[in-house]
Amino acid sequence: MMIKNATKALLTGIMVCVFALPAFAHFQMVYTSESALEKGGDIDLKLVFTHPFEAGHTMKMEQPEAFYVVHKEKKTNLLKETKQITWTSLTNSEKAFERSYKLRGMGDFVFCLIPAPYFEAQEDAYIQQMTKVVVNVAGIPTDWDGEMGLPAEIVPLDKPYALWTGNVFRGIVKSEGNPVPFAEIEVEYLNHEPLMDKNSFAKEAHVEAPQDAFVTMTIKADANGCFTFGIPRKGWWGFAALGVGPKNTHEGKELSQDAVIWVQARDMK
Ligand SMILES: [Cu+2]
Repeated sequence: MMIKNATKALLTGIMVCVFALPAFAHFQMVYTSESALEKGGDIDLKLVFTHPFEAGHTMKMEQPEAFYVVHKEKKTNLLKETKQITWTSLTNSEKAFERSYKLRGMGDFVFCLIPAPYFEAQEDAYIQQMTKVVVNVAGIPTDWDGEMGLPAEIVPLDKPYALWTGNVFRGIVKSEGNPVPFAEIEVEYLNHEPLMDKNSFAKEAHVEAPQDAFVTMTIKADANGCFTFGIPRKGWWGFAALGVGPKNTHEGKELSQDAVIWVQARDMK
């Protein structure tokens, strides 16, 4: 990775931010168990910054910069009642957040999180993952394909809550509303069930990766910033477009503003 990036920098003659990538990718989660509901009511959301395939090291979250939901183009701030929790991964426990929210009416509810930049000492750089998850009530589409005004954002081309196993999920990677050609996107499967009442991951994994390239899969967007991913298994899948946001420094260090979206697939049965 380092060699590839260095070569690229030489070839283009442009100084790019070169990060030494950790073994497995960080993923900001905004997790709820069910994305396609028959009717409204209370749902629980957990905000956890972790490594979802391995349920490995969970990173400390600071007070988020913004957390809101968009429903029928109306934005509601969720920060005020967002509470701090401790989330336990398979290897550690760290600060995370939770919120319950009452879904009123039918349609899409797009939850958007702008976390505080996280300092990754191994990379001597900050990471900030703008994260979206869409919950739908009663199958009425309202907001799922809209732009939510995040500086770095994945805009879905397929409903993130209406995917069968084997469907593709497509999205456009955007930076301040503009497509990002050839963006690099990391894809991970949520391989350990989040235990909502225990604020931890289940020990059992759903699947085993034959090799590291299957833990964090890396794909690329095309010239128009669009990507396609075939979903091989039911459950939650996270997509993180790396370093696509407009800001690249924070407190004198490098900053990677990433765009994250989570989608949920279901088996046909
Ligand atoms: Cu990490």
